[in-house]
Amino acid sequence: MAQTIAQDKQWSNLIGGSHQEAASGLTLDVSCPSDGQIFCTIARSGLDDVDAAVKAARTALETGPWSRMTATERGRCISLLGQLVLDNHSELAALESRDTGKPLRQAETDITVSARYFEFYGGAADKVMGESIPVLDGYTAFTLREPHGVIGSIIPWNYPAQIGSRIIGAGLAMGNCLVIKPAEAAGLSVLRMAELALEAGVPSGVLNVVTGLGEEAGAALASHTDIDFLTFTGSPEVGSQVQRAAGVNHIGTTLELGGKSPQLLFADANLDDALPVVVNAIIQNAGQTCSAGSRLLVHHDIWENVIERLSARFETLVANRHDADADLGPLISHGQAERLQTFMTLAHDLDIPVLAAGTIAQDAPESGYYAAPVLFGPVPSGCALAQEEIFGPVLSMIPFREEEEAVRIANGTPFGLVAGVWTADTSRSMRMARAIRAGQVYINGYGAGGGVELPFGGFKKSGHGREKGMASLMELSAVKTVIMKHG
Ligand code: TXE
Repeated sequence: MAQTIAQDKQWSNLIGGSHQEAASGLTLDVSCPSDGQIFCTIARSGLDDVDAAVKAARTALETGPWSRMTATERGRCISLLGQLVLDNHSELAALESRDTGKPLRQAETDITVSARYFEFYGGAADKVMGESIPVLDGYTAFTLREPHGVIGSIIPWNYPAQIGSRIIGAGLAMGNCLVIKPAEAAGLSVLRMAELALEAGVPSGVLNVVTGLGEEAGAALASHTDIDFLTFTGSPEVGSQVQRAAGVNHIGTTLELGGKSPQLLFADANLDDALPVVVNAIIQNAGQTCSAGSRLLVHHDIWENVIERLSARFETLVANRHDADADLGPLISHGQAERLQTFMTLAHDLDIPVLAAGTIAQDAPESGYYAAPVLFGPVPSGCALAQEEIFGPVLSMIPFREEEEAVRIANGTPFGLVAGVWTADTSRSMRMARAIRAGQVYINGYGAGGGVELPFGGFKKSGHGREKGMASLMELSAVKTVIMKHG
């Protein structure tokens, strides 16, 4: 029976189609970031639980019916899951909002995007094709796309519904069986979507969700000898650890490790279009977004004008509870709030000017993890504020004069996830798109409304592999070549 949506209850793992407590009986408290109050518990899984989930996935893979279903039939299940997500939209959004602390409006968008992933991958399942390859006379050769098998997936707390559904959608479309480990801080929507997948006809054991701490359940999954592939989204430090663990077993990985994404404002940019997008790109989810536009490179000629206009907007921004009508919600945890504070202290120590700041609503509970948005500038491009992922509503303005200088600054961090270029000059925008080392480059825009269809992933320390779009189907499958000699 389904666990009723949301609210104060004990959530358990979903393994082999049934709800299971951790073998140890242990649980973890889950609190709402708006007030720090515990509202439910999840299973604190360990090695045994992860092992049971991997076994369930392996059994489902080997015994069917999933592996015997046609791609069209699999696609129908995934599309139906999308419909069920829409049918339960308001409850899922309320759950996501309470679990992550993001404003309800943003959570509603996230759930809409989740449903869109299932719609996209449901439709794509039977449109993945191989190729025929000219080879020696008397031979015919062609390729097939096969599932990896059992995929382990470790996902973070910032967008559990979106990240969960894109991996579930693409992984299932290619015929894999999955074991997902959501983040301990927020992952209830993933559990709920796994229940909906059963309703949609995804057979038991094909999609398993095991909750728990990263160093326990996460590490057990990454080092499990019977998974065939691992996807990870999270910090670069843990990304290295899980890649090493998977490497011991010669298992392939995709890693999405965040960014320090630049937006470049040239002197001919349309500021009326650009500035609202620039602000949204740093306050969305309180800046806890891998693709947050956290560096704003501004041409010298418009520097003062941009400061004036952005400052006016920053000063109106208000952080408040997830269920209030706020510009941004709280950070996810006390730990993330402390992390943000170290960057604020650093900025203070380096005398980096605060150009403007928003506020925290007076009635926001003191026990929540709120951060007011801050606009800094000019920020030296080499300092930690401009180099490291802060994961908070902090925008660093950096001036430039020449195009080459802008490219040098844009590329001058260890990351390369997303970039935005704002200019009226088409030739320049194309030069920038080619010169910037990032997995996605937006021209006169940023974020593109979810971008379910668009390949997404990093250069450099932002990771490797691509999610979203058809590219994800390639990552989550393997090429098999068939060669027949027929004379
Ligand atoms: O990440 P972790 P944290 C970045 C962001 C943030 C920082 C720290 O800069 O401030 O990372 O966040 C699981 N073996 N991003 O500490 O720890 C964990 O349970 C296996 C960017 O929350 O990397 C969770 O499910 N798994 C990012 C997931 O890894 C382990 C989103 C991510 O947690 C593990 C999140 C271990 N030893 C943070 N330790 C993005 N790219 O969007 C933890 N985990």
